[in-house]
Amino acid sequence: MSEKTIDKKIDSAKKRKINYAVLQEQIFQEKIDAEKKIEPKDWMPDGYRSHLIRQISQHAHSEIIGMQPEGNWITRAPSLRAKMILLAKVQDEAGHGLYLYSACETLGVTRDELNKQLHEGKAKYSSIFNYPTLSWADMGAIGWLVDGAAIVNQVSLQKTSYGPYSRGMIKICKEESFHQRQGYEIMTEMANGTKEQKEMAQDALNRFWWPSIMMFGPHDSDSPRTGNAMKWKIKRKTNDELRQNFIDKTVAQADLIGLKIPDPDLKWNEERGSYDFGEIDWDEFWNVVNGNGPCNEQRLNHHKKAHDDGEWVRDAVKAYAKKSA
Ligand code: FAQ
Repeated sequence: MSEKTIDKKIDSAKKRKINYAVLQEQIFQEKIDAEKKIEPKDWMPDGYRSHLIRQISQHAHSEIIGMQPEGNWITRAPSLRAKMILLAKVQDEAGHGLYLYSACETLGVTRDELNKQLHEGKAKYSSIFNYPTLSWADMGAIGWLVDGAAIVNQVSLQKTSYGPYSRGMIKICKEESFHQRQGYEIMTEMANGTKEQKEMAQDALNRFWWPSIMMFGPHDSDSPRTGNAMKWKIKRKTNDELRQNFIDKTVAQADLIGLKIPDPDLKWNEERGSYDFGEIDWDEFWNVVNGNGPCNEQRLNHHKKAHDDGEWVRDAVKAYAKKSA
C-alpha cells in the first residue's frame, strides 16, 4: 500500500470519525492480506510483535541448543571427510541462530533479554533437541529427519509476513538443504553397509521418527497460536499440514534405502493422496516440552555454562569498542 493510499484512508477515516487505532489495525491487516511485508519501523499491533518475538526467539534458541546433540559427535566422526562436514553443519546452525536473534532484535528486544528468558525456562526451544545422540547413525537421522522437518517448516516460513524473518528463512533454507542431504547420505551408506551398520541406521530411525514428527507441534485443534499466526500470515501452513507434507516426502526416501518407518499404522490413502499414520504420543511430547525430556536439564545447563564462560569475551569486546571510540 503506497503512502498516498494510506494518507487518503486516514483523511477519509477522520471525516467518518473512525477511531485512529482501529484504522491502523485495518491498514495493517490489508497490507498483510495483500502479501506486503511488514518491516521493523512499520506500525504493527502489540500482539503481532509479541507473537513474533516468541516464535523467532524460540526458533533461534532451537538452532543454538540444536548444536549440542551433533557437537557431541564431532570428535568421534568416522573419517576426516565426515568430521569436516559435521563441523561445517554445526557452524551453520550457529549462523542460523545469529540471523534469527538479529531478526528478533529488530522487534525491540535485546539478546540479553532473550537469553534470560531461555535460562529462566520462560522461552522454549524445539522438543527434538532433548533426545540423546547415541551412535554415529544418529548424525544421519538428525540431518535426514530433523533438518528435513525443519526445511518443510522453513520453506513455508520464507513467505512469512515479517520481512526480516522471511529474508532470514531464504538463506537458512539453502543451507538446510545441504544438511538434509548430508544426513541422508550417512543413512544411505549405513543402510547399504554391514549388517551391524544397517541395524544402527534402523535403530536411529526408530528413535528419531516420532520425535521428528512431533517437531511440528500439537494438532491444529490443540494449537492455541495457530489462529492469529494464520490471520497475520506469520505461519503460512498449519502444524498438521506441514507434518503431513513431511511424512509424505520421507516415506519414499526410507523405502529407497531399505529402512522401515516404525509406524504399523502407516498406510497410503488413495483417496486423500497422502499417508495415514499412527497416533502421536502427546503425553511424551508435552512432557518433553515442559522440561522433563531425557536431556532438557543437560542442554540448558550446558548453554548456561557456555554463556557464563563467555562473559570475558563479551567484556573484552565492550572494552575494545570503548577504547576504539
Ligand atoms: N517443541 O500453538 P502451538 C531446526 C509449543 S529448527 C517445543 O502450535 P506455534 C534446525 C509452542 O511454542 C526447529 N515447543 O505454537 C536444526 C507453544 O508454546 P508457547 C525449530 C513446542 O508457535 C536442525 C505451544 O507448544 N523450528 O530444527 C513445539 O503456533 C538440526 C503450543 O503450540 C522452529 O522453531 C515443539 N516441537 O507452533 C538445528 C520453526 N511445538 O510459545 C540444529 C518456527 C509446539 O505458547 C540441528 N516455529 N510447541 O509457550 C514454528 O513454526 C512454530 O512455532 C511451531 C509451533 C510449529 C514450532
